[in-house]
Amino acid sequence: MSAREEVMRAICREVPETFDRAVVQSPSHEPIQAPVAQEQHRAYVRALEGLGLQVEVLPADPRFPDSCFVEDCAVVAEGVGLVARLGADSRRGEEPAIAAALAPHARLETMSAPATLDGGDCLRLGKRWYVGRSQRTNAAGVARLRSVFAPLGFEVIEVRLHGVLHLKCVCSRLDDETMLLADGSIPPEFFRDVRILRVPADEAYAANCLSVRGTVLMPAGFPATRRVVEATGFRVVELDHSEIRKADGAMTCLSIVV
Ligand code: CIR
Repeated sequence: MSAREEVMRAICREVPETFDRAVVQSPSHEPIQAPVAQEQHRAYVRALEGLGLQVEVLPADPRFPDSCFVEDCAVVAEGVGLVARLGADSRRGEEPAIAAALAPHARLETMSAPATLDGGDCLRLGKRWYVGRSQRTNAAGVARLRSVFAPLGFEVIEVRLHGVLHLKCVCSRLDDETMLLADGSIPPEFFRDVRILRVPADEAYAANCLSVRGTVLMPAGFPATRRVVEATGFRVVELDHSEIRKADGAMTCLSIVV
């Protein structure tokens, strides 16, 4: 086992009882059931533990209905963590608890107004960060990401987004050479030197998966995407994310893997 594998950790945060008031782009007809989301979140944590990760689960903070979506609060690579300034006003204030949890594991950098950035806009493939310019991540946020990670040898590539919450709503990393990408979202040629597994448009939600050591956590109910992922040699674990999805959450957004 490599040194990196030995220390793999994930930071998660419990789903608050106020989760039914999470920010949503287009409200579902069915109301969000916080207790069901809490159970789905517990299953997610168990799945991460089952993959050998040490998971630190922070207590829920009911002041912030979206605070289980820890991915948005920081981006971490090679021992450096950039604590975000979240793009949604109602979410600002979630960051300090995540920064405190990351502090023992990473050298932390911060960003200040007017910069905004959500970690859901940041896709890392090896020494590249693809970063979505979205409703949540602005030019100053992208510039701050570049100023922190370019000195470490990272290339930071901006992706203009329209009609999608975060970059990682339509794509995610399986390994440093392989990614999932939803058909009809970003032209595949935008991503250089990477194997792209196409996700059919009618399964676009499954473009966001979390890959850990050859196993891919994916939402249940997307058989075409599952076939593509398995055919590429990854093991798949399906999780029911129905309530998480109602709040615009997906697989990566519930953890920060350090
Ligand atoms: C929000 O609108 O901010 C939350 N309701 C969903 C955030 C999902 N985060 C992510 O995919 N990284």
